[in-house]
Amino acid sequence: MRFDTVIRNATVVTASDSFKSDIGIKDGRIAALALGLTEAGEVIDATGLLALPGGIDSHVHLDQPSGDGIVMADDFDSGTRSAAIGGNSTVLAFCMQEKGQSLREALKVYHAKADDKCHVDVAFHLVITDPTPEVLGQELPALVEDGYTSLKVFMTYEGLRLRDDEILATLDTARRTGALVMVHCENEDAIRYLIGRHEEEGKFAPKFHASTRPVAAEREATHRALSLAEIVDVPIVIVHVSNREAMEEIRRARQRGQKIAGETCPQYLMLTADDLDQEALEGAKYVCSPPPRDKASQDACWEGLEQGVFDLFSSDHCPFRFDDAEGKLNEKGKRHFRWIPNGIPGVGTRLPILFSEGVRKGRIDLNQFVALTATNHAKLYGLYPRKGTIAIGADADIALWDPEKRMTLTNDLLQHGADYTPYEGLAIEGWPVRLLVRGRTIVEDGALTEQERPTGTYLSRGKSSLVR
Ligand code: DUC
Ligand code: ZN
Ligand code: ZN
Repeated sequence: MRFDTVIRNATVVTASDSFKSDIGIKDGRIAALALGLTEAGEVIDATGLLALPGGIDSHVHLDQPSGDGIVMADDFDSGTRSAAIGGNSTVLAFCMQEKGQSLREALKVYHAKADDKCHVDVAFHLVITDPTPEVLGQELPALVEDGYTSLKVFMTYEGLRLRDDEILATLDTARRTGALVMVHCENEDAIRYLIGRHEEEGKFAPKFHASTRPVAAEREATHRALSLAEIVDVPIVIVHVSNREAMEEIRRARQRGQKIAGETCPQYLMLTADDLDQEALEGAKYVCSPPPRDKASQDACWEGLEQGVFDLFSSDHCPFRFDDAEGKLNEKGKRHFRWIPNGIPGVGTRLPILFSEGVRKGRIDLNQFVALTATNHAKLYGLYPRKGTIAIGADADIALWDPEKRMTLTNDLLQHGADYTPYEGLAIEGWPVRLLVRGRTIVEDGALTEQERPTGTYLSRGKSSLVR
């Protein structure tokens, strides 16, 4: 066979194996894995490089309305550009239902935001904020059939959060239709009570974002979400877990026989609440929810990655500019932590951080890295085996990594819309030096190669491996 492209002399790594092979690519798919492939229009020499499945980041917020006068720093163009620079070939972004809005209307809006702007392939999770009988009875079942097979619910944020009875009804629809529900677990009433107490005491600085959202508020909501899922008898994903106590809830639910997926993120490995406690509102840069905790929580999250409590390592990329009236330092945010938009950029740094801090430092092996950053995302969100692995017939989404390459993270490198990265100056060992999406090289030497318009496509998805 004559291939369009052959990658030669790579060390191919999947979630289960590592082996020397050439990779033959035809019509955007992997057509052969063997040594000695030569007949090709283009030959890429990957001697000394690792060929990994392109990263799949299944927790990314782009171009989402975020409150009065606040503008998210990335749209689908800049957000997926940064994703590609950081070695990702697919992102799953959120499509947020406004109160009173139908899900079809919401999807129309987000498809219009994403169409023709994406540099990598994209799919949507639905965020359910208004679970009316019509939404749950008619719209959602039809949309699951149409390939929107996952959704998120919030237990916090007035205006977004669902009551327990609404969560139960949403879980019930998920069970009937085979959708997978992601849950943001924090106890809103406890947080509101604590914000009130902080206000009485005149505590308004960014660092108080962390003390108003304590571990107990996350643990309690995690336990409640797991209990509600147990009552309905449906699998769920506990997203952005920040600490040991929430992890223990996941472990216990699994011991009871529940099917649960767990997710953690770079901020819970690399940041602590001390990062929010800095001069001149600098701490606003690190405001996200759940907040970063302490060193012991970081160690716990590493343990969770090593031992399989977490299936997913995602960025929770939710970017706002720092020095900007439409971002972190908006007029109200400068005076009170509760108006600082929650979220940090991370779609471009997720993979290098886990590679450097996890693989190079010996905490996880390369196969775990692939599982945590690509394969499990594809399986859990209905994209496998088209995405998330290197196998014959799969899309040729391949990141070539130089495991020795030393880099220093700087904001410029990341090409996102935010004016900072929380990881400025972090020394990194290992870097994705080239990215192919469906067989086309879209990143080389830290820059997009595309001359024309972006070529990312929308992905309709099947059902989750946790549901089937
Ligand atoms: N939850 C997220 O998943 N992302 C950003 C903010 C939040 O609360
Ligand atoms: Zn969340
Ligand atoms: Zn998020």
